Amino acid sequence: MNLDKATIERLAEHLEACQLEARDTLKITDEHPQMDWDDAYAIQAAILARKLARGERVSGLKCGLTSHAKMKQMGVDMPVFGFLVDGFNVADGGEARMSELIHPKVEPEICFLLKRALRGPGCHIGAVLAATDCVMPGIEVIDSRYRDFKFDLKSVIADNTSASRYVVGGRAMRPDGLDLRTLGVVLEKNGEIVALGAGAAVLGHPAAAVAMLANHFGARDQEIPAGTMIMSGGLSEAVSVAAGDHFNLRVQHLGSASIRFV
Ligand code: 0L1
Ligand code: MG
Repeated sequence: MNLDKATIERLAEHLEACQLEARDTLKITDEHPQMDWDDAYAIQAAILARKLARGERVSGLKCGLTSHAKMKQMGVDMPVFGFLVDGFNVADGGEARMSELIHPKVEPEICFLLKRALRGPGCHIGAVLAATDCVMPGIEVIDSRYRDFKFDLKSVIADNTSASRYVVGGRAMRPDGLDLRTLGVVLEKNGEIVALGAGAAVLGHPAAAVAMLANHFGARDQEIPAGTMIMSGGLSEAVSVAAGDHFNLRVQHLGSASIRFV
């Protein structure tokens, strides 16, 4: 690590304040070009610690930048991982307030709920499916704290991978008998189709993203606990949002989830 504890705490406080006050900032590597990957995840962990200290609870984990469409859109080449807290959750069919967000975008995702803990290294798609209780449609609302979404990967990781709101909905189904690679996904904005895809858009199989997350935890000598909900990453490019927009995500066999921005 290249940053000292005080700098990590200060950057966490700054990025979290931007999130809570819905204001943007320049990417933090501009001022701290020596920041390394461990520093980036340490800043993210310090943001989580701040939220836990205020009584928030972890409600899930997320994989980001897991599709080629997303990587191309953002000009990056590897996935990132972040956390979700209960304050980010929007009920299926519920509303997110634009006044609490900077420049939100929406991503169609497939969510996994684990019935058993997952531990890397060596975690693979089969282990993920065996440990999965059910899968569900999810809409992630990303809201990078960086001005105009201009960032590099380390700055994004520190900013908890742009996590801000999420919806999990539809029909929870056991993964047995479902081929998650060929599940069709349709995202509608105000009744018009804005993104189309299939599960394979995420790293060839959405469970591959969850396996990468378990291996990421394993490298830090941690496991993903049983009961964890994991968003496996956007199946398409992220779609911009304006006040009044309504998004509906349909996933084959899994029903739909929706959110309105007010
Ligand atoms: O969930 C995601 O794929 C977003 C990762 C962070 C990059 C971004 O803000 O687009
Ligand atoms: Mg996402």
